[in-house]
Amino acid sequence: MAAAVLLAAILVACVAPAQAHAATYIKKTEIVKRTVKTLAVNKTYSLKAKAGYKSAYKVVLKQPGKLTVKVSGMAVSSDMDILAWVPSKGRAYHLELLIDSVSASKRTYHLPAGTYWPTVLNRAYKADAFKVRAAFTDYADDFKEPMLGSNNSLKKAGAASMGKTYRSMLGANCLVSTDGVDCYRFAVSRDGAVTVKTSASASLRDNDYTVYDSSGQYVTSAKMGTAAMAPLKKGAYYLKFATAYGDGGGTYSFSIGYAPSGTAGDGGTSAEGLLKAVLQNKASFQSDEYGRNVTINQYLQSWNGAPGFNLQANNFAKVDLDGDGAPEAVLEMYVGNNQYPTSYEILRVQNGTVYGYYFPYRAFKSLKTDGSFESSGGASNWGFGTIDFSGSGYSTMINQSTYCRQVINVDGNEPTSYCVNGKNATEKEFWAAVSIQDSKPDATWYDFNDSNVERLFK
Ligand SMILES: [Ca+2]
Ligand SMILES: [Ca+2]
Repeated sequence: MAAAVLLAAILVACVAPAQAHAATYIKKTEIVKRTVKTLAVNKTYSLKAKAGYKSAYKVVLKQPGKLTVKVSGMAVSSDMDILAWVPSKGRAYHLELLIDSVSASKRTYHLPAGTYWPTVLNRAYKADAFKVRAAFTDYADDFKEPMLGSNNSLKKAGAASMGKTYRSMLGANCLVSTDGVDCYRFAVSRDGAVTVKTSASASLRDNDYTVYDSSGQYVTSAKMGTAAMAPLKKGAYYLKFATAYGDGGGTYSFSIGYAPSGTAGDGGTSAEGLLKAVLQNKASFQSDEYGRNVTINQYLQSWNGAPGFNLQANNFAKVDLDGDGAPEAVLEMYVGNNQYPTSYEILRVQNGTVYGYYFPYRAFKSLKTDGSFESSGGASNWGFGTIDFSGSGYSTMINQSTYCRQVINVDGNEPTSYCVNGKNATEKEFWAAVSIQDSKPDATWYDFNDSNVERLFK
């Protein structure tokens, strides 16, 4: 008997407050019984909570918006939970975002219009005085949703028209997932590049949005707050914005539109516009290192998956690397005050999407205006050539046509072979080709800043 009581006590002690409320709800009669007072928003109250879990305060939100509940003076170890009334279920559920008197004195939730009960779990064993304020900002959401949402799955996607800007809100993503996901469907009436432009409150910018085709297959994705572009065939598509579990939500806007004609291809000034947007950190690009869309700033902040690496893009060049008439952008990267660049990031537009390719310094030296460059694997193992974007990974993308190769034989000899423009050559012919290469004009490198990018990319 004593052992059973002890075990029960240990179990209770091991359950964190957030989990203790998981999957719990209160019937209407019970929550009404506990309700001490109705609180107006944007007003501070001095209240006294009964011992235990008995004091609930009703807050009614007439609009969707941002609710910040702030408490002070609560006894240590007490906490406040918010209950949300779900009319369709006839119950009030615990939102799994707690304010506890030790680690957080306030919480911000984005919530649909509805009835909420900030409820105190007073662990002081006696009535306890505290202050509470429910600050609220409403939001003109074009897709107002009830509790539990109305567009939280592709199946229930809301209809969005091309060329219109919509304001919307992602609600707190918690136990009762009020509105953690928003899905929209849109129709593309002709083949071509389609842009998605988004803006988002800071609280949402770690989250992605994703475009799916009509069968739910992934098309592209990007961070909320950035733009994306994808070549789409005529048909129906979905756009999905989603937060991570535990996220308090936020507000955002989006528009879907056809890119100006010409952007779908790989040439012309509009491809430059796409590169410009990426270079100015206004749009993301598909990075070969990350295997997903990142912005330049995200790329620099956690280069190669190493946060805090402090990679800097000091210079950039605009050069047609593959001779197809459309320019590529090349960023020169440094770490700290190192004398030599660490690497290069090549940005290229294909079918309306900007792709980024990583090249280490030794693989991409002495870039010329015609797009040729030097790459080396050692002192006697180097040459020059151009880029062929049909390969993958920098080593297969380098089309090295003029080079020397030193091979160490078993007998210790070190013969060197030479090749010029893809054909075997003598040492003399090789050095003649090197001197021609050296005499070509160097690509111009510019300081990497917004005004230089603005000036050079139309
Ligand atoms: Ca929403
Ligand atoms: Ca939703």
